[in-house]
Amino acid sequence: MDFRKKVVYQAYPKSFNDSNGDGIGDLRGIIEKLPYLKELGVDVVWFNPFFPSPQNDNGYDISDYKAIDPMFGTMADFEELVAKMKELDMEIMLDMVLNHTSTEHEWFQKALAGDQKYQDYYILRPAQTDGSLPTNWESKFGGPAWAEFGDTDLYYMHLFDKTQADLNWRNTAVRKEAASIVNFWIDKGVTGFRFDVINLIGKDEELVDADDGVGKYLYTDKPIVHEYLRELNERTFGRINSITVGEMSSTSIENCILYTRPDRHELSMTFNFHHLKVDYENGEKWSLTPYRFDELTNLLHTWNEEMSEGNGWNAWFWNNHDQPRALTRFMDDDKYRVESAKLLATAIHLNRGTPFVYQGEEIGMTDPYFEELSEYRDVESLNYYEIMREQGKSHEEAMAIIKSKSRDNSRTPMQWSGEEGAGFTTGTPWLPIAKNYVEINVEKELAEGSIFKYYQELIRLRKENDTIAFGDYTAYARNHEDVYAFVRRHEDEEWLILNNFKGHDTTIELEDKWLEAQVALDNYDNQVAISKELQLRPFEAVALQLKK
Ligand code: TEU
Ligand code: CA
Repeated sequence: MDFRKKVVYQAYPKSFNDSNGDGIGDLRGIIEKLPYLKELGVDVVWFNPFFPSPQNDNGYDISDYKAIDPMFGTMADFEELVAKMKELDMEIMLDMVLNHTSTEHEWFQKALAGDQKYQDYYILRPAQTDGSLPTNWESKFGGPAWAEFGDTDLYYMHLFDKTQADLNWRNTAVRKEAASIVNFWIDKGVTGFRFDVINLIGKDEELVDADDGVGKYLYTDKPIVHEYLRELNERTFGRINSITVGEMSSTSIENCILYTRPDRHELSMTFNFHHLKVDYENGEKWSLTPYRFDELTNLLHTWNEEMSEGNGWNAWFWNNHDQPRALTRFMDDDKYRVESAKLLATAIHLNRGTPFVYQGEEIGMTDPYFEELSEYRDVESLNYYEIMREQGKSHEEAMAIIKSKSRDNSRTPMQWSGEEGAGFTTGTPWLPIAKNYVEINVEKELAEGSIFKYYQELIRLRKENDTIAFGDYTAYARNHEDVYAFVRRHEDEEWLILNNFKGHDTTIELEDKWLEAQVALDNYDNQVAISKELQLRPFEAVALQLKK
């Protein structure tokens, strides 16, 4: 099947399903739920890392790339998972965190012990002559991007937590290790790979202070990344029928066309995050401000039009394990929860690119609305609570921002049923379950809900309709103040997808030809009266199909 027909589901193993009552999701818990994922209709399942890790960054600090962390299960469990997924004609996508390792990885430990070979695996530099750190770069988790390298006079780079040491990809031995890791999992039947912050691996040999005191522009999307990706493609996943996605932090359309254009033999698709920064104040995540709809639609239009023209391929998503839940963030997760959930799904599943469904999205799960700092676990959130307090924000101000932006918002346990533990665990969950699990859970949704069914319909449409899967993209009513609308064209067919992102009625003018169209999908009651001035109800999504 052409990968553009496929839909990917993201399962966060730690919060997906706990089979042994220790409050932590695990591989056997995932195996139990494969029939549920098959029923949804997804083709690929991306699992966040379950490799051995001290869990300082929930598994993105890896201490052994070729094993399973005992808290998630055994290699035998993993092999059973792969076999069971194959039986169900589903592919597994693993998370390759190759920009950095845990400081507990044996490579880093050997480097600390003085082994030069492994010291060259990392980015070590002396302080500057004035005694300042090697560069003035900032870690994405707050504070400087350098930490003391043992009791040497050197420092090691960490763009993320200080327990995550950046690897030196200029070193051919590191690139060989990366290829060996990917091939290890290919040999176990894995055909999908998500590459964590892979556009950050191209650091220069000569590292200098950043004019802006942050440094992103000095290490992001460096041209050499394309060479590294082509080399990795040739050595590993390019040898098989694979599906790959690069997580591209602070990237550009031009680079994402180069990362994904088929003739480049780099990756199948890329994640970018610009559309998920429209509620950042002046680019600052840790702020509170309403999201800017005009900026959102302009980004969605621009990225889709230019990637379509450049023959690149986007991965489209509203949610993942690093983002608050879009249903709460951008929509009305109370009065119009059902319509809003369906609207968000329509806007990406009928779009050009591969849709990702993040666990819980398909049943309309919301943020947990935690009230206490003690309920949070995320290292980034806890670091920034301290930073905001040091900046002079009150506890209440800092908590309001954490509640809005914390990555824990999407990491709460999957809500399977309304019983104690939400059907996720019989023990104490590692992160509190959202209190609304009694009202919002899989059991209730399958029995009487309509969101899951709507997702099934969207996923089916992509498989059955070539315009949705392969069609081009054109913005429609680009500057409408309520509606995000676009046209998909392929051979003799056109679709117009209309999404009223607002909680009030609105109208949109239809070109005459759409008066002859069929209503292919509607997230209300399917009683849509097509007219020149089409009325759209709060959070209403309508898809019109026109065969020439
Ligand atoms: O995320 C990359 C990243 O930059 C995110 O941390 C995101 O930009 C940030 O949280 C938003 O403020 C990847 C993983 O998805 C994330 O879970 C890891 O923490 C990070 O890399 C380090 O591996
Ligand atoms: Ca468990």
